[in-house]
Amino acid sequence: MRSNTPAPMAIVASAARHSVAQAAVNTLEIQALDAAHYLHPFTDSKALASQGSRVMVRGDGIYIWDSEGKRLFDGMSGLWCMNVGYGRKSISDAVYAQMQQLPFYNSFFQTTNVPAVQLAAKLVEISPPQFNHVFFTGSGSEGNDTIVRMVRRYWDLQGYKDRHVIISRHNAYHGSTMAGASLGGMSGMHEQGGMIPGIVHIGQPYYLEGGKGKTPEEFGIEAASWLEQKILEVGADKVAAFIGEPVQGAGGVIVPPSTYWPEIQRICDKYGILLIADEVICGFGRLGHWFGSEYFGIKPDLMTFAKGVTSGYVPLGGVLVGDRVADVLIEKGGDFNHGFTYSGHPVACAAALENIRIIQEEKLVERVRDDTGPYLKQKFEALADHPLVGAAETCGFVAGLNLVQKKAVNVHDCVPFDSKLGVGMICRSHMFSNGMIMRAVGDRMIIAPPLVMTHAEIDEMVALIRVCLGATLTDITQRGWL
Ligand code: PXG
Repeated sequence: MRSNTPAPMAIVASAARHSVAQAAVNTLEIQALDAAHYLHPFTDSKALASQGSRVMVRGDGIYIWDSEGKRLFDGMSGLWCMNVGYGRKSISDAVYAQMQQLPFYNSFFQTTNVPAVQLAAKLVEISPPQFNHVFFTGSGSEGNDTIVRMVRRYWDLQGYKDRHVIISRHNAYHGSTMAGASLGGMSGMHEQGGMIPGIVHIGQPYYLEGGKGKTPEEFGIEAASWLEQKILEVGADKVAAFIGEPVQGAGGVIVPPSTYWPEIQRICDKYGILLIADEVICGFGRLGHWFGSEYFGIKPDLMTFAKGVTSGYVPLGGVLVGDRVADVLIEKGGDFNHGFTYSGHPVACAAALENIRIIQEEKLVERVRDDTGPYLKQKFEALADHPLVGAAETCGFVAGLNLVQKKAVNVHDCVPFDSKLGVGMICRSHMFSNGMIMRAVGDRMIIAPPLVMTHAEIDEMVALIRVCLGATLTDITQRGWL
């Protein structure tokens, strides 16, 4: 099904083979144009051109279809965003109506628009009480860029001109703009284009990686203590803020021990450092609360959001600004010289309003917290009995499992595969072939399914994952890797 970049003759020939239902999309033609002109994000374009992209054409509920008519179970919600599922007509209707009414106007010159105002008020209503203001952007990356400028301005305005350092974590993901990539802890990104000054990193709270010989609770406290060490190393009077994803998403669904975030909060409070929660993935119900910070019981000063705010139907991001920061910016700040053409875009805000209305009406946050989240936990964590699975865990509607060469009772005694073998990617391709989208981060397989899943769909998904794990086991046994 995934073919080499076709010659023009092959394109003509393939058109004849397509069924009526797929006549609108000529896979080989689209693949050829894709290879010729479209540079994809985080992609080796040369390799992709020789392999051919998979062309996605339709979505409905938890499923998507490619141009060859193959149905895939979308275990990744698009890219951590399709919280209410595909095919919501009421969102397209809201977008269409807004486009006809007022497709765009800016928010720069003493002007505003109705959906942006209504959405700001709605976000304040659903977020923790310290949040009363919102700054809109077009994406999560722009949200984090905004935060860097905002927290530095916050300290400047109070006379602390040196207080500019932001502490983040290795293996964090905070976006792809210069500030986003610098805040992130991905060395492969830092190597391409460098970093902005004033950002430093500490270790991640990954129990399987660093917790050998300790309980998760002990390790959580230890991992948080790295923040205090870094503050003392940099100098407390130079540290502006700490940023973290409540659960690291792109890094591989790293769920910190329960002791970690409260201890981080205590340390930030002790040194007066701003706490930033990047809620781009964890927000809008993903962990069974409106925001992941609430799940972990912390009180951030700023929260980045994107993705689930519109369920990805239209791009939108932003920053929820807590009173501590907003009061200073508003009372002392004068002009904040920052903003985007599409800040508060009326169409995006209309999509977000309808998306949030659906989340509320269908009680998706409560369902994940009280019903489907616990059900997913029970079913997904049972995969740990599979011969390839060293550990399996969920947190709300994110989940990860580790593929290992040799299992052990204690997770830290499992023997991993040689990373060069690429077992995770092999498993991922068995998932795709069997109609399941599950990501591989190294040999950790992860999902973040749409929040609308029913018990029956969870059963279907976990059964499918088990089939694919079986196919992976057969494959690597045949390769002689076990
Ligand atoms: N913060 C977090 C926590 C994210 O997950 C961003 C910021 C940036 O958002 P934008 O809208 O600028 O992309 C993200 C985005 C992956 C993957 O491989 C994850 C993201 C983006 C691309 C790939 O899991 N998350």
